[in-house]
Amino acid sequence: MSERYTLYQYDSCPYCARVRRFLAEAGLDLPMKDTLRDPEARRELIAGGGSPQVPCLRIERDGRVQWLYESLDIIDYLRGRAAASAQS
Ligand SMILES: N[C@@H](CCC(=O)N[C@@H](CS)C(=O)NCC(=O)O)C(=O)O
Repeated sequence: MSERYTLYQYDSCPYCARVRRFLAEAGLDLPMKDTLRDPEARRELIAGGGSPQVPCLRIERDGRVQWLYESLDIIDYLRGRAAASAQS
């Protein structure tokens, strides 16, 4: 995948666990930031994405940054990107 990702999340969040479970099953290893333990990560999330809600996937492509909220949307997005990169 020609994009860089960071997953903002925390351990006790069930929606974050859903995304982490998908990542493990798909064999995807993404950098993660814990917004409960790391106040700077929480500030980044609010400043960039506009909300402290987790999980949120930060997507960086060609110098542009997108913040994707909602666990099921994150999973759908990553599944689509993984499939696309497997075909190329
Ligand atoms: N529908 C969302 C729900 C996400 C959600 O409710 N996350 C909670 C943590 S479990 C949250 O971020 N609450 C606000 C906060 O912690 O500041 C999803 O599926 O991602």
